Amino acid sequence: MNTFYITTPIYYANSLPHLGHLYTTTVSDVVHRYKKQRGFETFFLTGTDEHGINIQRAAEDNKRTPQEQVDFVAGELKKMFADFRLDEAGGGYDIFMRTTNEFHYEGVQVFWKQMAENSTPKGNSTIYKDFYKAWFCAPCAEFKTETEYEIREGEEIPRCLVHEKPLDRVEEESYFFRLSDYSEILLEKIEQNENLIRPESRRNEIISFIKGGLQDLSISREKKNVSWGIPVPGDKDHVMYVWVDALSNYLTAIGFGNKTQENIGWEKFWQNAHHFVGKDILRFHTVYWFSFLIAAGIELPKTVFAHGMWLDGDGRKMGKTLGNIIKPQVLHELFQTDGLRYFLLREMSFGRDGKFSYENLIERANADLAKGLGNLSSRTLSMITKYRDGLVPDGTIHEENFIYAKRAGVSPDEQELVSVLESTREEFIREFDDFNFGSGLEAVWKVIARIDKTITESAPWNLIKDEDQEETLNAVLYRATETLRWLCVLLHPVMPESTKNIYAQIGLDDDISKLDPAQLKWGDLKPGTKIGETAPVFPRLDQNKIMKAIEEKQEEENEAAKAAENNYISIDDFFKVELKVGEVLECESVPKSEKLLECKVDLGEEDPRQILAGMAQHYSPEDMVGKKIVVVSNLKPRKMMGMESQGMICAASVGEDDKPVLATFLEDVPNGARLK
Ligand code: ME8
Repeated sequence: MNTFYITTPIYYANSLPHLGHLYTTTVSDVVHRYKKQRGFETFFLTGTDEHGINIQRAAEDNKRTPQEQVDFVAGELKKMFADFRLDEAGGGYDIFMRTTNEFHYEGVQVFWKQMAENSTPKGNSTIYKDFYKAWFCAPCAEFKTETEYEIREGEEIPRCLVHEKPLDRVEEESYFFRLSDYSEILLEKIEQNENLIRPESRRNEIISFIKGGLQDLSISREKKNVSWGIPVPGDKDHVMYVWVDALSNYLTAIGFGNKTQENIGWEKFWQNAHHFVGKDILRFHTVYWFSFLIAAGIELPKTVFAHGMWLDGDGRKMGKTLGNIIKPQVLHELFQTDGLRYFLLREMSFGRDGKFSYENLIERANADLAKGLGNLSSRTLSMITKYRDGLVPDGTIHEENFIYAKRAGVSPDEQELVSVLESTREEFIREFDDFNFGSGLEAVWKVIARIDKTITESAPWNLIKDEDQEETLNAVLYRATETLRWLCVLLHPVMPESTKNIYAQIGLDDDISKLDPAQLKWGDLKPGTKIGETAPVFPRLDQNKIMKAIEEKQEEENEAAKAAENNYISIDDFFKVELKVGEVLECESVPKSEKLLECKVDLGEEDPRQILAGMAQHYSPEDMVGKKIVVVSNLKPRKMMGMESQGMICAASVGEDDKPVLATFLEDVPNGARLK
C-alpha cells in the first residue's frame, strides 16, 4: 500500500491557539482524509513546539514553570482540536507531537550526532564550536542581521523589524552548523524538483535567498542563558537551538532514533512526506531543514507547501504579535464545524493570503451550503418521500417517453449528466492531488447548480400532476439523488459529518470515509433504496444575530481586559474562593516550630479539619480555642513541618512584623456558613 505522511507545524506552546493554527491543521486534516479515501496508508502529525527562550519567558510571565506552561498550551490546543473533530477521536490526527516527549529527546540526539558524524558536501566538519556575537529575536526564534533590525533614535538596543521588540544580545560559545557549504546542493535539489517547494512564487523566493549567500548557523545556546531545551550530545553546558529540536520532530514522531515510536516505521512514511506550513516559516523548513537532512544523510520530504496568511479587515497578518486574532472558541460556539471547514478551503486560495471576515463566512455558509448543497439534498429527498413513498425510483426513460421528457426540459440521455459528473470528478481529484482545494470545490458547485437548475426548470411539483411524465419525474429524482451520493463521497474529506449525514438520509450505510471517489460508478444507487429520515443539514445563519453575539463577546472580553488592567477580578473569580465560618475546637503549638499552631476547626462538616496557622507568636493555643474565624475551605491541602493543613485561617496582617489579627464576627454565626 502507498503511504502518505502529512504534517502541520508544531505550534509554539507560549500562547493560546488561534484561527491560523486551526487553519493549517484543518487543511492538513482534509488532505489526510482525502488520501485515506484514495487508499493510502496515512499518518497525520500536529502538535506543540515546547522548548526555547520564548517558552521560558512565557512561563515566567505567567508565573508558571516551563513544564506547566507547555502542559497548559498543549492542553488548550488539544481541546480546540477536539472541538473541531481534528483529534484522534474525531478521525483526525494520528499523533499530537510534543517536543518534551522523552522519545523526542532520544531521537533528536541521534539526529544531531548523525549530522555531526558526516562531513559537508565540501568535505568540512558539519558542526563546529566557536564564539558567537549577535542579536537574537526571541519571538522570531532567530538571529537577526543588520538588514533585519533597526536602531531607533535615542536607543542603543536594536529592535526586530517584525515585532519591533528590543533584541537580545548574545555573546557566548556556540555550536555552528556549516550552512555555507550547502548552497550548491540545496539549489540543485530545489531547481531539479518543482514540487519540493510550493507554490512557485515562494520557491523562487527561497532560490534567491540561497543565491544571496548562506551564513553558518548558530545551533546551540549556553545552558546558563537558555535552560529550557534539549542538551547537545556530549556537552551538558549547551542546549540545542529550538529549530533543530523542533524540525526533527517530523522524524522522531514516526520512530527515527527511538524505540518508543519505532513500530510506526519512519522510513515507510518518510518516503512520501509532505509538510504544510505558513509562509512565515518556509525558510526554516527549506533552507535549514533540507540542509540538516542532507547532513544527516536523510532524504528530503516530497513537498513543503507554504500557504498564505489570514489577514484581518485592515489587511494585517493575524497573529499573537498584533493580538488581532480570531478566537476558535467563538467560531466553535457560533458556527457549524463543517461550514467553517468548507469556508477555510474555499475562501482562501491555498498559497495566497486571504482576508477573514465573519460576514463572508456567513454569506458562504448561507449561499453555498444552506441554499446550495443543503437545499438540493432536502428538496430532492423530501420529494422522494412525498411523490414516491420514500423509495428511490428507477430513473430509466423509455424511448416512447422521450418526447415528454424533452417537453419538460429534461434530457432523455442520462449519459450527458454522467459525463459531466465524471469530468467533474476527474477535475476534483486533479485539483485535490495538487492541493488546489478552492478550484476542486468550485468544480463541484457547478454540478450542484446544474442539478438545481434541472429541478427548478422541470418543476417536479407539476410533473407529478401529469401521468405522461411519470418517467420524467423518476429520472429527475433519481439523477438528483445519485448525484447527491457522488457529491457526498467527493466532499467527505472537507465536510465529514454533513456528508455522512446526507449519505444516511439517502438511505445508505456503508462507511463513506473508505469510498474512493475514483471508484464511483453511476448507477450504484439501487432503485428501491428506502431513503432515511430527512432533516436539514446546514442551518441558515442569521447574520444580524451572529454579528450581535460576536460584538457581545468582544465587549465581554474588553471588559475583562480592563478589569485585569485595574487588578479587578470578576465575581466568578471571587466565587472560586470558598470562605466559610469555622470554630476552633482544639489548638496546640507545633513542636519545633516557632510560628505554627495546629488547630482543629469545625466547618459544619462531618469531621473537623486540621488547619495549620502561622500565629504562634501572637496567639496562644488558649486564645484560639472557641473563636469563630474565617477559613479558606477549598485551598489545596498542603504540608507544613510534615503535617497536612486542610485550609487557611484568614487574618489581617498588621504593622512591620506582619502581626496577624484574626478575622472574626460581631454576631453569632453557624459553623460552615459561606461568606459572600
Ligand atoms: O512557527 N494565517 O509556531 P507558531 C494562517 N513553532 N496561518 C497562520 C497564521 C495566519 N495568520 N498565523 C499562524 C512556529 N499560522 C514554530 C513551528 S515547526 C517545526 C515549528 C499558522 O505557533 C501557520 O501554519 O508561530 C504558521 O506557519 C504557524 O501557524 C506558526 O505557528
